[in-house]
Amino acid sequence: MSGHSRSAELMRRSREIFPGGVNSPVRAFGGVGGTPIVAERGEGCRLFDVDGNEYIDFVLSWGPLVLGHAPPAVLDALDEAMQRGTSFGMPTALELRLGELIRERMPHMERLRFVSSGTEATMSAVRVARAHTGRDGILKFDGCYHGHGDSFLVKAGSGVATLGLPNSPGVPAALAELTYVAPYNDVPAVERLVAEQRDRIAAIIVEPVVGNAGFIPPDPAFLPALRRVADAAGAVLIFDEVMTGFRIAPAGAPERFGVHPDLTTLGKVIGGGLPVAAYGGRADLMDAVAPAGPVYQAGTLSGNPLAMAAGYATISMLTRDLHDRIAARTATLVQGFREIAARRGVPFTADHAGSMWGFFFRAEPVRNFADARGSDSALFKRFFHEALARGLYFAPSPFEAAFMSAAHGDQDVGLALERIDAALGAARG
Ligand code: KE4
Repeated sequence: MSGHSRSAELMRRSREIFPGGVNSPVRAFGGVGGTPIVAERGEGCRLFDVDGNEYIDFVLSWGPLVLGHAPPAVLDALDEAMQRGTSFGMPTALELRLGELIRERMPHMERLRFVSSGTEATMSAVRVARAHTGRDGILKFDGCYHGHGDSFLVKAGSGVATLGLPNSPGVPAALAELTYVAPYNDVPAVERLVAEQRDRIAAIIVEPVVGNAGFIPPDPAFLPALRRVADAAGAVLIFDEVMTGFRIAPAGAPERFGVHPDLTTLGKVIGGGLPVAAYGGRADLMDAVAPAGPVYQAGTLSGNPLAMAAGYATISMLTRDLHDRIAARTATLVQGFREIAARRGVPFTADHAGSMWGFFFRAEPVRNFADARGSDSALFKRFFHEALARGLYFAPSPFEAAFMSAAHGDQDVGLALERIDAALGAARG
């Protein structure tokens, strides 16, 4: 490590212009303390900061970089697209090509609309559900994060949880009251809430695998129960796959869990690192979206040709075989981490779904956000910094997921486990 003086200097100046010195709160190291490192460049699974320090990257821009940093196929696609212009605000063949590829891989996306962020996707999906049902309420889960749309900033995960902001000021109480919250994996609580609010719930929105309260997989009965409850209540079931899409299974949560949502939101991976997200699903719901129908949603840079080119190159490369290879290496990493923690006598639980994974310093499995909050966050902070000092970059919060990419080879996994072992030894003291 060659110090972090340049990062510190840049962050000092950034704090004079950006709130908290960042353009997204989770980047500010609020969950772990200390000064954020400033990225200089990325190459494969490696990240380099402005002081020349090198890290094996398990954040991968919070999920998008399933092929790793600066993959040649994506750079070539961008080079080619750029020569023809950067934006038109018009239909292009590039958006059609990516849309058709996504629908081919995820047939439940009968119709879809591209937007530029996951927040736009989830806001729009909820608007479609509210229009379809004529109802205003939504049911979300404690610790799940669906972007910063007003209705979602109620007991949200990710940065909201990291910074201990139970709900965000600025959200009208009248709107927040329309967001009902249940514990993740708690079917009786969902049944009680929906019975109480029955005719008021437009949508149930859920992360099919939670990545914003740390990594929390669904109990086998949970997602089927949401399908059943949504059907009985006449509510729209929305799978927020902004993070899980093209990570937990090649065709998404329906393939992994056998449960079909009415609407799905995607993001991150489908842009290959450029701003792309999407919402879609049942044609009868999506055909209500303007200009086909009256539900308005729009975006200047929706379907941006550069973003479409990067997304198409990424999804095209991500064959089922490649997905499975990344998932297998993720399993090796997680199992190795478990063995290190066991050998060192550290209370620890870890799991993965495809190329998305996570861990908690807690002996018992984590089934909901309350369990996640019961993990040893002080040890997590020490481990984060010991790992950073040894060239490992994890999310600067215990309430985030970790990721793997096609660029994390067997040697990188072996080296990462050696560094994890040393970092855990130092963090334990
Ligand atoms: P964006 O608006 O940040 O593109 O997407 C919002 C969103 C929606 N749904 C899920 C399941 C998500 O995970 C996200 C965004 N994830 C966070 C990471 N936990 C983005 C990182 C950040 O906020 O800077």
